[in-house]
Amino acid sequence: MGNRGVIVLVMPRIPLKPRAILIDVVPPNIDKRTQERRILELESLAGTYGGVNIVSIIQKRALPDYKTYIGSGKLEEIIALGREKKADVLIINNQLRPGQMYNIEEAIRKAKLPMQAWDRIDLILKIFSKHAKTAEAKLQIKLAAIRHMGPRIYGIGMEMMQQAGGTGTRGGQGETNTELMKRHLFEQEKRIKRDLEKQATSRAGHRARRERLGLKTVSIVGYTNAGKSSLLNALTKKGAYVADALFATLDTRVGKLWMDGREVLLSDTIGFIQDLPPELIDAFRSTLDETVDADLLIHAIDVNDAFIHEKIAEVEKILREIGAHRIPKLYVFTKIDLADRIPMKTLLRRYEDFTPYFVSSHSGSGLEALKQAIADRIANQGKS
Ligand SMILES: Nc1nc2c(ncn2[C@@H]2O[C@H](COP(=O)(O)OP(=O)(O)OP(=O)(O)O)[C@@H](O)[C@H]2O)c(=O)[nH]1
Ligand SMILES: [Mg+2]
Repeated sequence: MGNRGVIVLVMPRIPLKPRAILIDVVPPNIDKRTQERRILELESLAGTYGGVNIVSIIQKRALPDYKTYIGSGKLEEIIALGREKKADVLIINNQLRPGQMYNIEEAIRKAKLPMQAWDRIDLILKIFSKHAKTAEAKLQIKLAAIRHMGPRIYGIGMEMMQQAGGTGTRGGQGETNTELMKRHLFEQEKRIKRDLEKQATSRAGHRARRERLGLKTVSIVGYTNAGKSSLLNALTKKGAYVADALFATLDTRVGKLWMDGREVLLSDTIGFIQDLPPELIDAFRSTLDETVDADLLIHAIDVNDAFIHEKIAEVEKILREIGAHRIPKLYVFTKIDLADRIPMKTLLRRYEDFTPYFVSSHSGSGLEALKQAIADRIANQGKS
């Protein structure tokens, strides 16, 4: 069907390194630390996408504006700013309703500004689709994108209907277009789901085989950029992709670890993030299956992170949401080679339930002790 071109038609092209205006709409009573953390994270998300951040705006609002979320005055301001600074994209760090996105895009279009508007989910989806490598990850992203973008595309269909009506072409044509588009997206969604089911079946087969062989699995989880892939590589000599970026890893990588003469499978996972939109967790639930089924979790934490406790809490929250909170867990503080001073005592005390380890994947320090701890944990599980 030829209507796939519609999206391209209405969206200005986005350069490889788009100049971005960032805006975070927060409640007026927000504390300074959270406010700072949110905008920093938005900036690094945009940076991961490849964006050049030209302005970051924090807007305090008790309630989002019904029509445009950010409010019409702010939108006008941003349009003027976008023109002045030659911005390619406006990124809003919140989750907007399709109608709100549509109204913002309309205002930009009417101002004849070649600027796109993305909400937080758009941005995360764009990062995901830039980085996806396996067929499964690509399908997952496509599915999430259809679900997220779909309603906005219907909106564009409505717009076409009005235009078609206005120029005196066949009446009702636009409505048919909208219906066609809806059906097209629905069919596409069905096809993707079918393909994904096939992949899930083959993964379930692998899992069943591992169980038959009595293989134990350990899954590395943690906030994005915590050093999970580096830890997998350092422990297993496997070449997982490492980058100083958010969401460098989207696909589960599995490496083998030999301990006490037995083989243990270690898997890497997608990084967690605050306010990870629920539909994205849903989309990636299958890649997190390994985590949900693991015999042991390693929660990797960057010891140098200024927001260390918040991020630990965020990861724990997501583990609960995916049903992985009852799995035994070790806390592994990473990147100790970068630390001037490690608050070892505080961390040991605060997280004593999770027997903290301190390692550097770069220098190798602490890795042997961690391997031993993993081996001990797994051996003990076998006995119970
Ligand atoms: N100095 C130092 N840097 C590290 C260490 N471990 C990881 N890094 C760096 O931290 C950054 C993130 O590392 P990754 O291993 O990609 O982190 P990740 O948790 O897999 O990140 P995502 O997949 O994006 O969620 C990279 O620039 C790594 O080189 C370490 O022990 N020491
Ligand atoms: Mg990674």
